[in-house]
Amino acid sequence: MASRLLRAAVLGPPGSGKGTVSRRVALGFGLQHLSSGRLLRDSLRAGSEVGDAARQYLEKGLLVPDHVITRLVLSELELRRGQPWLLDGFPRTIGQAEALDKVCDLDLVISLNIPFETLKERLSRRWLHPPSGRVYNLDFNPPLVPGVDDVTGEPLVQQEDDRPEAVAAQLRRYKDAAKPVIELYRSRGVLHQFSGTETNKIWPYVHALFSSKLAPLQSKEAN
Ligand code: G5P
Ligand code: MG
Repeated sequence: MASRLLRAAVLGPPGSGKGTVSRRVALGFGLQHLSSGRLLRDSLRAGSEVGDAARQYLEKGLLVPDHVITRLVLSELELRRGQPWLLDGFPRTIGQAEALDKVCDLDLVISLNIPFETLKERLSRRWLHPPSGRVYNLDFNPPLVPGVDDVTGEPLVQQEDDRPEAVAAQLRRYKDAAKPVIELYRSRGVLHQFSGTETNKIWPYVHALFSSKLAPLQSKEAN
């Protein structure tokens, strides 16, 4: 069971906990964690061609065009041939799902359903360390010292996208784009939806699901 080459994806709106859940799965089951947002931010910092193409969309909190993100994610997957991985935030449109289909099938797709009010509140309590992409939440994972990054001691900032009006617009865009993606994976029998207001309450169910496919590396309490 442990050697199974699992290909999984975590879908969900901005702030739904994709990153938090993906990190725990990666740590608990030894999967490579590939966050599309993280890959884009790394490309932006590196000043690569993809980073330049994505900049204007990232700055406005809009979805990056399919051909840009698809090229980036698929080239990372090519580097991880033969390894089990977990995609965080990709595919987010039906075009992306179709592009992924051409290189592999997903075995497991997690979709996180979090109430809008919870997302709004969560994101308004979120602070970011822009150079590293480290994210804090004042309730869930606060920085050790208020207002500064734990590792570098540099200042944290709040993003424009995390204002309530911006969150509402992002959520609408997410739902429109994600609906056909969710339907596709449901029709294939690989979709698992989790609803709730707290990641820590959803996590045991996600852990149990992955445990049914892979041997855990460590106990869930360790995460
Ligand atoms: P990202 O980087 O994929 P988003 O906006 O989709 O960004 P984000 O913000 O990374 O999603 P998340 O990963 O779903 O959120 O959630 P998270 O970071 O784990 O949790 C959110 C916050 O809540 C954190 O502060 C966390 O600590 C806290 N939290 C978690 N659980 C709980 C809880 O139970 N309680 C509380 N109180 N707090 C909690 O994408 C960025 C941009 O890249 C582009 C787009 O422009 C996008 O806007 N992009 C793409 N464009 C096109 N196609 C794609 N596939 C793209 N992927 C990215
Ligand atoms: Mg994330």
